[in-house]
Amino acid sequence: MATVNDFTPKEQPQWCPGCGNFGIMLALRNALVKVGAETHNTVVVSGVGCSGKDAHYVRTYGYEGLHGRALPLATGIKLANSRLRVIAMGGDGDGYGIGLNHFVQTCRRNIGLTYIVHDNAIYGLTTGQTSPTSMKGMKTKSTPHGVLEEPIHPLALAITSDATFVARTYTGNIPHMIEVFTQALAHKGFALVDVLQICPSWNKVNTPEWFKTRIYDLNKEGHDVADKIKAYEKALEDVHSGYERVPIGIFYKVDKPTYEDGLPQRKEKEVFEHDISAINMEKTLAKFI
Ligand SMILES: Cc1ncc(C[n+]2csc(CCOP(=O)(O)OP(=O)(O)O)c2C)c(N)n1
Ligand SMILES: [Mg+2]
Repeated sequence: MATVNDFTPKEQPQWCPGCGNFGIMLALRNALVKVGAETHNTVVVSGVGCSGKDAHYVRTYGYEGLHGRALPLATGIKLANSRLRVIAMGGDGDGYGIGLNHFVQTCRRNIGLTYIVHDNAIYGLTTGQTSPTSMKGMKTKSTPHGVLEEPIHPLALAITSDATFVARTYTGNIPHMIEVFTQALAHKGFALVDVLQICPSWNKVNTPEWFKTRIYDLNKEGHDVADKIKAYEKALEDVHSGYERVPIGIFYKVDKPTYEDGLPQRKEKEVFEHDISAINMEKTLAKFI
């Protein structure tokens, strides 16, 4: 059985001191151990951003893709070989901005992936521009007079897009992160975990002090995770919309068949196991050129 050390590479992460990404990484490695994951059949796929470095900092197979493209890459890997445990990682800009279409499509397909979004409400890597979850009025490098638009509600969007596991956690609470990641990894189907992440360098509004008085665990207040409408209501109590109280925990969970289980191409065997030696690749490619 793999240990936390097995999932820890010798490279030291290159994030700013105090960055929430350190906690996410620690929690992910612990959660992987808790679900009995193994390094040789786990793949971490990331987009681009500070969060995009994750693929390098978990000792599994990894792929750092293009900005906003973690989910289609992860989907391709899962459909080719569904025996792999596939985890997609990315930032709020990556997943809810440039990659938003992929997010909605992946939710409704219910592909067996775990998607961990590092939601620091800012573009971190590019040094502090507004993101889709930045609070209205927030002054950033790209909005010196304040953000004009309403923020995205990622959990509400996931619920209306028929995601089968929707959760939120916070980098200031490592045990909670481990618990939520563990449940997400154990879910058969698409699992979204939005992580409220501290960015000490570029987000000076959503600080640990700011979160401290607002966060509460909705699973300790009798929330029914099977109640979709209630989950939607809770998902609108959004941190970035300025609510006084901000719920974290499992919002919604339902068991449904996955996309890959319905794929006729893999009824008998995994796609990667098919014998393609008889296929004339030149002829096939010529059809597309
Ligand atoms: C197609 C494309 N557009 C823009 C960029 C520049 N870029 C790199 S990271 C980034 C934003 C990252 O923000 P987020 O996804 O929130 O990640 P964070 O750095 O905050 O973890 C942008 C716009 C890029 N690499 N590729
Ligand atoms: Mg970000």
